[in-house]
Amino acid sequence: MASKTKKARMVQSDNALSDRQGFISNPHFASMESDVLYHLALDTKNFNLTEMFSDVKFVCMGGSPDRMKKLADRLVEELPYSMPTGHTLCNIAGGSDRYVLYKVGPVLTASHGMGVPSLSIILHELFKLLHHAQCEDVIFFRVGSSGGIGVPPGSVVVSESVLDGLLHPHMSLPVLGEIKTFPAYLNSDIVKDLVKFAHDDDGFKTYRGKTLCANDFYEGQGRLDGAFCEYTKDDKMDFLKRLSKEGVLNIEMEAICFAAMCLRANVKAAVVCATLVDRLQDDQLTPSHDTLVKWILRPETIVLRYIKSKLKEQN
Ligand code: R2B
Ligand code: URA
Repeated sequence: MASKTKKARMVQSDNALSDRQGFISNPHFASMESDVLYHLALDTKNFNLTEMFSDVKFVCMGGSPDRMKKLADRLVEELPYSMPTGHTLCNIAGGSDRYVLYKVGPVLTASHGMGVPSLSIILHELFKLLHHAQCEDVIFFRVGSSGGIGVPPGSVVVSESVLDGLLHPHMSLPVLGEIKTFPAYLNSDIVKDLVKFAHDDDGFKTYRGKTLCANDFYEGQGRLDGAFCEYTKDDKMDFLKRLSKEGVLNIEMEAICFAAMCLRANVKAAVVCATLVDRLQDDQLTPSHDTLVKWILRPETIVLRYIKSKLKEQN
């Protein structure tokens, strides 16, 4: 371990940032002397990222900063990594007010905000962070919320595959004035493993299925209750039934980018979401705040069981 840290320090103090395999693929790093992770308020000049992060094995991401802080608290409670007396969790990205980042042993929790642009910024910076830190074999999870299609509200969906709003299995991104597409496959082994960690007595069902990633909460998800709407209820139902026929079990707003960028980074990834409404029945999220909070924690329960079992295997 000591020699790994020493080697890592040497790599960090090289003049140019090397283009090692994994997490990043960018020839321009070879001519950069240092790197700024602006939205995480970290950089390679003032921080020894290897010393801070080289042991990271899991990254859990969700939209809300507060939920990611609470997940970090839950990790402190449930993982066998006790905090030294007098220590407390700190938001490592506290110098920026865009995202939060917490570390509990080998697990990072990070918020990603809502929608693909917000997620893509933090994924770029997390992959650069893990690269600079010389991490290996890291698994990424998105633990989020979604609208279900034909599953009881409060269920959990583990995404087997993801589609964009045009039902394409890839992410499209305008780059230098042209649309670039990036495949968005998810690792099927992790899906199988995660589903095994659902228990009969959980009090909710865990499904595996397709996830549609929309670019919007209202019109992009076929809702009738946005500020604007130019389609009929029949149009909406036809679309949702078409999705259902194709095996889509839920709709959210980040999965296509999460899957595509993790694939580009050569990182195994899983998307696990609670469904807060059955879109075949309703558009609005009417359950009480307490009920929604209880449901939103369910994906974390499944992912935590997975992480705990992997850590047990490693020890
Ligand atoms: C699920 O919930 C958010 C919208 O309310 C969005 O981030 C998503 O994917
Ligand atoms: N998040 C979404 O993106 N859609 C829903 O219906 C619920 C949560």
